Amino acid sequence: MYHFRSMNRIGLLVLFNLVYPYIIFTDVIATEASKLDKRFAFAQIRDGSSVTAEIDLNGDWQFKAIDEDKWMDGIVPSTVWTDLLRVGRLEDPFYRNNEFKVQWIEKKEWEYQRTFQITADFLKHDKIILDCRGLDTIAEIYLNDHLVSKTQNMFIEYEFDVKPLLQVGENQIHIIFRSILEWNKQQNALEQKVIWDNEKGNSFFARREGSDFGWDWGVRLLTCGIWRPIRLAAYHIGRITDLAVRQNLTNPKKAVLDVTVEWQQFKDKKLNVEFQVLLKDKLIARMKTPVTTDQIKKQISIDNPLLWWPNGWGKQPLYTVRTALLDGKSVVHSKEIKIGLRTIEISREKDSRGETFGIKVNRNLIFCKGVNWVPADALPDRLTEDHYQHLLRSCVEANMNMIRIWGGGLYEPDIFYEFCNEHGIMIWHDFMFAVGPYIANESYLENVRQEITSVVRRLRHHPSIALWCGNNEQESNMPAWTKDYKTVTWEDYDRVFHETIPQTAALYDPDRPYWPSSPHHPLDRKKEGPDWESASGDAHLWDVWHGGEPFIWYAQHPEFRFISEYGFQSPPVMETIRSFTGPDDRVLNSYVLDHHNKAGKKSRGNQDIGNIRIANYMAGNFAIPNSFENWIYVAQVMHGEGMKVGTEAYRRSFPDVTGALYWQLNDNWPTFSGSSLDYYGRWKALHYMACRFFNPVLVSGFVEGTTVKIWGVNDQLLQTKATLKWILSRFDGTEVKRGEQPVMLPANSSTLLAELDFEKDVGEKPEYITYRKDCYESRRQYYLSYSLVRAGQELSSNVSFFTLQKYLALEDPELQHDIKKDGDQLIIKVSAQRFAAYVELGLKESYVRFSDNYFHLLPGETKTIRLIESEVPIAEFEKQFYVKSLVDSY
Ligand code: BMA
Repeated sequence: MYHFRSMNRIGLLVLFNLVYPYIIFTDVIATEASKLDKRFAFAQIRDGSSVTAEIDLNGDWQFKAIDEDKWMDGIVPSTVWTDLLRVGRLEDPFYRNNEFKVQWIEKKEWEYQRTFQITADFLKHDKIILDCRGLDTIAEIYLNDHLVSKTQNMFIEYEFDVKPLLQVGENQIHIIFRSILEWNKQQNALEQKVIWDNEKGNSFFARREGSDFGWDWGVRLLTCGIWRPIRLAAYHIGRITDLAVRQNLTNPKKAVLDVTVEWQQFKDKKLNVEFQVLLKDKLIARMKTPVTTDQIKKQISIDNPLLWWPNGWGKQPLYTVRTALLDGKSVVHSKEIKIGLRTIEISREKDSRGETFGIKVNRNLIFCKGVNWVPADALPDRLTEDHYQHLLRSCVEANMNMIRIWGGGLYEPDIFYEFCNEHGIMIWHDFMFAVGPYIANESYLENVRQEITSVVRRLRHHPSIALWCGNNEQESNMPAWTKDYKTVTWEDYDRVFHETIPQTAALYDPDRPYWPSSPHHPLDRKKEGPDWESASGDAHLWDVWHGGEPFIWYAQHPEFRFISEYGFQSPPVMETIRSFTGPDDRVLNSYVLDHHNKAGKKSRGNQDIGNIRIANYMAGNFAIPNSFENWIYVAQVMHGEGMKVGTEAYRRSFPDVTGALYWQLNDNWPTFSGSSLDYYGRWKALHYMACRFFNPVLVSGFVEGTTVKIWGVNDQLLQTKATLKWILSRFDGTEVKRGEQPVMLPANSSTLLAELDFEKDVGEKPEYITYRKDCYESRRQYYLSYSLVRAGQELSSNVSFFTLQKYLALEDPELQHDIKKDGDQLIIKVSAQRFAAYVELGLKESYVRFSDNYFHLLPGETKTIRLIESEVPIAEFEKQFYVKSLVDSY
């Protein structure tokens, strides 16, 4: 297992290639080492602003615990955890149950220091800013022993004017990080209204990542440190401090941009501002104007504007808006941003049940399909660009068009938003509030105002951000909190989430919709009416999993408007399990495996902890697997199947249901959770299934007794003509009957295409039926396969069973496979004599990704699968390769 021993930069490169094995790294070590930290996503500054000169303070620092004497080598940006791992003071907190052994760190206070040289030339600049992009969290900054400032917010990008504190020659910067646990206690003690305890030691006051305190899928690593870049930025004569662009797209032939530039002047000079708009590198518009006031507004129009569309609806053209402060011909300072022209609005229309909730893009109601995102590493400073791109690209490949950045995590690095801009992934962006109840105390509100200002000014130009959302689940907890604690009031809640945050956001981003909470039920937020949850707004549906309801519950409850959370759990990929366990740990509900499942409290004999809940559901749906590896396989298949049942039910219900975002995409450590991509970004069965149940054209059936209703869902903005084909078959390979009919799928719609009654074919013998209605003697022999085909090309296919998977009379499908090289591709042809359920292709001892997996194979069908990623050389691949299906698991 990985042990972080005293690593120099190269050592670190090897480290992250251990962490993120996909990157073929042999030839990159030499060249990349110098650009190492630039690849760390949070270590980048990509705000489009120039500087006249800078002193990069990233890199080598000294750090130590306040109560220790010996300084150690740190590499900033970092967290104290990554530095302690690097110097070998820590075992890997993810391995087995090491999490417990590293909790001492959060109880200490830490300090960082370094020296740096300043030249006389540098000191001549008019303005010198200490630019701190991220200080986690309660920090005191000293420059040459002068206190520059005390900060208490991990998310704010701080700027301090420090020229007067600098000197030619050696200078020293020293930053102390106080204990957030002590700070929380002090704040709570100061605020009379706080009459509750937070067992995690967290508090609403703490403006930092909430999930670090531990979550029902997350490890507890309470970080602190200089987690984002730090530098001295120098400016001369003047500086553009803000660039904002508002769009008016009412006239589809001519887009009008209202561009506002704010700037500071450090020298009395006649200056101009030049505005340019470019599409790719082509200049679209240009104008220059003298600067008179500190805010310059200009209108720029774009003829025949190209609109930005979500994934699946069109392209994502990005325009560059470039501004430069000019002193005669020379550029004093410049700032540019990329924008996309589109309208996004929240649509709410009254109806008989209350009011609808939906997202309209460029005036079209869209079905939002995607996931909830959590921080991708409990130590975010280790996250690389590559890893972000891998996780986000996996969303595009799964036909998603929306990601919800969940309110207990982080505002993500610029690369995240840029990727979503470039690939049409809309972002439901929570502000980072998930740890209530909240009290509207003035100093707290001021901290929040500064945070929202900093975050919104940094992110508002990204076309992918569809809406701002006030918090995660704070409104839905209020009815209970106001009952339990008399000091908790809706007044306070509203001052934070219906006044301070939306008003501050609107100051800097007036055109982007704001939704106060997820979930938010505008018609009945106090949950007084019977339909409080479905009458209006978005919903978090946890009746399945937390509520113990069977998967069919989703299909029986299509009354909700927009499902922003629904989920289940499964283990990570086997290779990932091997990374944090010893061989003896790889047995169901072992101490280590249970440790890596944070759902439910592990009090003595508690039957409701995550792994037991998975086992319960498995016993309810699938035959008990015959090996540990098969338990992992079936658990993942069950997770995928559960989300399939829910998602397809919601897509069939479009436009009554306008969104389905499953919980969760990713993990912040190797764990059992609702993720479809595990901590290493390895695809679980759910992610393969998501590619199919989020397919733009979907054929989806719902079984009631012996009747199958088949819908055609078409997310595209173009109607689609196709042929619906269906075959009723027995698992012993015999075909019972088939049918086909031409169908029309109107644009952006869900249509009931057929209602097939197979009572005569699969119905139970009347003499078998008892009051229990659980006789499946006949139905367990049959399945219905169906597809939508156009011009010989299959648009979507699906299979419906008439009973639970555990009762299916599956037979040995006699799977065959043939591995061939095709150019630099490796192709695997898989076929079966009889029906094969949830076919898994894999390698015995390592991870591999294919173009498809966990699919059903029909008798005589051959699927051609491409190898996408492998962590082993080809020779080893063929040796380890296997293909199996559900019948092999028991
Ligand atoms: C919802 C989310 C998360 C949680 C998830 C799974 O509450 O908002 O807080 O992790 O359910 O339980």
